[in-house]
Amino acid sequence: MSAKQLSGAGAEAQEAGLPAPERPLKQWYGELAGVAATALALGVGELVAAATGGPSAPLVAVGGVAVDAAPTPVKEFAVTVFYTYDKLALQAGIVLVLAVFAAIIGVMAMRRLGYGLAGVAVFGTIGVLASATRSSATWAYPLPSVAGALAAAGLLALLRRTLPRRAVVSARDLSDETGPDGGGAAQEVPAPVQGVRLPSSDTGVPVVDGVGQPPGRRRFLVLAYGAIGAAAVAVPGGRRLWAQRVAAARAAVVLPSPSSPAPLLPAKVSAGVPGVTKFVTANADFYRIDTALTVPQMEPKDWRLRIHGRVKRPLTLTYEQLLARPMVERYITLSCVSNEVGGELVGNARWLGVSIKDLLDEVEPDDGADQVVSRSVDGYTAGTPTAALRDGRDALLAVGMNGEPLPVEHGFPVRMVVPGLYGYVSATKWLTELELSSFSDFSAYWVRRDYAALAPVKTQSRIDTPTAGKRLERGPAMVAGVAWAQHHGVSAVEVRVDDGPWQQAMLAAVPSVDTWRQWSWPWQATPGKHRLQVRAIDHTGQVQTGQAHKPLPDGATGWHTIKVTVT
Ligand SMILES: Nc1nc2c(c(=O)[nH]1)N[C@H]1C(S)=C(S)[C@@H](COP(=O)(O)O)O[C@H]1N2
Ligand SMILES: [Mo]
Repeated sequence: MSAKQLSGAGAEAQEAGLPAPERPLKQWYGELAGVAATALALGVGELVAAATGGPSAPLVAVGGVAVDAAPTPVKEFAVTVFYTYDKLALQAGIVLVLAVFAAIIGVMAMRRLGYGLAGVAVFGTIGVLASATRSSATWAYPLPSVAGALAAAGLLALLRRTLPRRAVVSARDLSDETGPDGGGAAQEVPAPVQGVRLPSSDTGVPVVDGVGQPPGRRRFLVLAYGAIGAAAVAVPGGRRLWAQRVAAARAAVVLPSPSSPAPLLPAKVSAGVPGVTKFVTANADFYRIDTALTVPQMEPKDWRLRIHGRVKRPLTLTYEQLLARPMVERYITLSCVSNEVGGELVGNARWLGVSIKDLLDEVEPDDGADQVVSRSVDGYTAGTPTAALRDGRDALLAVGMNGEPLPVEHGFPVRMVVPGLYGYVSATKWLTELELSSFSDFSAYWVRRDYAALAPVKTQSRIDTPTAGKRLERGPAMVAGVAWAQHHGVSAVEVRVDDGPWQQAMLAAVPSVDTWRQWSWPWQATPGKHRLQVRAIDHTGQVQTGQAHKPLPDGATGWHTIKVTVT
């Protein structure tokens, strides 16, 4: 590019003593303003949420709405494929989308403050609505969104005020500033103007470096980056503060001893084969599946359970009142409908809780109320057949898991656990509400997303050892794993090699029909590549089906099959 091209029409205009065409403010000022204002809103929102009550922070509330609005395949992918890391991925995605909208709002605000403020108001309203529709919403819930929106509006107005309405700054404007006589000659402008002349990429009008920047630039940048920096501290800081409060409250919980303790574990619950999943899954190893972007953090003192809907005597319980009721302790295996054949979304724990059947008997459900809709503090819903909760199985409002208060990720302070039903229709965490309803009146969260309304756990079995693809030495080897036929119990497990006959495995002991069962089978491994398969038979005589099916809509089926090489 030649020097001639570098100076352009503006320079000629300048030379001719004409005003250079006004160049609008560079767009990135607006983008930065919008991002800074939004960051500030999130930071303020997070701090106000930490001070007034956990799950109402705008990012979480709006994020929750976004998650709820996402199409099933996207969510399925996110929730099940990266089930542990999806939260981070989703939050990053939301922040990215938010940044784009924030930039648009900022650009609008720099053109006309009213437009920008309208954009902020839309965001604020989404935040208020999102938090107010959380099932545990109190008067305090909209506060973080309102405070965040006010802060954003204030910052936008301030940022806009630091900049002139049009940042550039024609040669004529500049020369006008040089003296009251308004001589207008380019040579009279102050020194910085006589810097290098650069073409402006968007308009082709030359910009005078240095003075070509809007005069309030420094203050603008300090404010904008300052707000972003403050938000970068406030968002995690606010969350940590609140989480620490909840962790302290959890540590202070003293679980009552059960009036109906769990059966003593028979010594032989273990098949005694190395490599088999432990009978009791440690809390830290228990799979986690939920739609929550950030783990809902509820203090027991704020917790309430409303039992209402189609009942004769609605009931509200505090945590203290719940703990005062008779406690039942049971080993119950929980599994996720998204568990693939051979998958790991299944675990077994010793739960402590209150009988749901007893509570339902007290509220007296109406005859047609065939569905109990459970709601979590973050708006998740599950629908459980009323009959399943009242048929005498150990359906629990659990407060304890393996001798500890529920871990926060597993539903602290209170969750449901129902033997024999997949988690998505029964195991609501961070529970706040039980509403007696009917299947014809209400479809719960995953049912609206194409999963089945009724979802008993399908009989499954898994080979834990040897692992798939393993190389073994010829001779005796132990094939072993776990099998579950929830609420019916496993009566037999069979193994076959290649297409040989099904052979009886040995079964370990179990405390009840509601847990998985370890099995083992001694194999005389012969050289070559082999295929191992397993299937379980339940106490009703039903043989686990070999028909392969994916998890949607009501649980995967098929025989777990692995290949090994024997040398
Ligand atoms: N509040 C809430 N509870 C929930 C879910 C959820 O998304 N939100 N997911 C359910 C599903 S699909 C399963 S499989 C179990 C998993 O419980 P866990 O994370 O303790 O293993 O929780 C259930 N309870
Ligand atoms: Mo699940």
